Amino acid sequence: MKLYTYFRSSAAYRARIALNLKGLPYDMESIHLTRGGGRQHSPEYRAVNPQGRVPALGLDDGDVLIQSLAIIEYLDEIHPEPPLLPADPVARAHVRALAHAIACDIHPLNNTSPLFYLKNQLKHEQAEINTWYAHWVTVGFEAVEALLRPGPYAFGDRVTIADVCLVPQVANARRFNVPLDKFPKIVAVDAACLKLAAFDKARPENQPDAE
Ligand SMILES: N[C@@H](CCC(=O)N[C@@H](CS)C(=O)NCC(=O)O)C(=O)O
Repeated sequence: MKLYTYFRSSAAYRARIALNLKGLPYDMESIHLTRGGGRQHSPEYRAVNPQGRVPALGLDDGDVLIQSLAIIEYLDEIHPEPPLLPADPVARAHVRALAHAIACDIHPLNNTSPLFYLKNQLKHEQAEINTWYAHWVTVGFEAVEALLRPGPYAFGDRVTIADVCLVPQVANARRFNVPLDKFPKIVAVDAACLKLAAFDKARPENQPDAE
């Protein structure tokens, strides 16, 4: 398999964690999201992923999967151990809700292209953009903090897709200096996950394309 990735991409970080948790080998191709206007917009990469986003996962038969949560659930289906979703349907729905609260509600507001649009098209100052960023992370994390179950992980004693989404979002928040003091449970889950080799290996700073 080949993962189209970028070290700073939190969506690609999710896919890297899941591949590592499953113990699956994969090649990586770095798609630089900012240099030269962003390689994700090149015709070559649009042929891989017409959305022009990372991650994308090239399968051995030539098919390409996109959208980190679809990729992760695919991996969970073909390599069920260790499971990334609980067996119980209600618990599964709760875990998915936590993952979606991050991947669908927090992350899109703080993604590269909306931030560039605020700056380049709408002409906002960087300080205003940072305020926007911190606002949506903080509001989102208030809900996530309330939704977390007793740990050490987001939903108990097993790692799930909720953790796979939470850790990269925390890394993003730290990168933009969003205060996390109000979120002791989030910080504790992040610390517990990062003790695991699968998470540590997937960190942005541990990627071959890290700058
Ligand atoms: N919902 C998508 C989000 C993918 C996404 O937006 N990735 C970002 C990096 S974290 C990206 O490629 N951004 C490029 C851009 O906005 O131009 C997923 O979960 O895979």
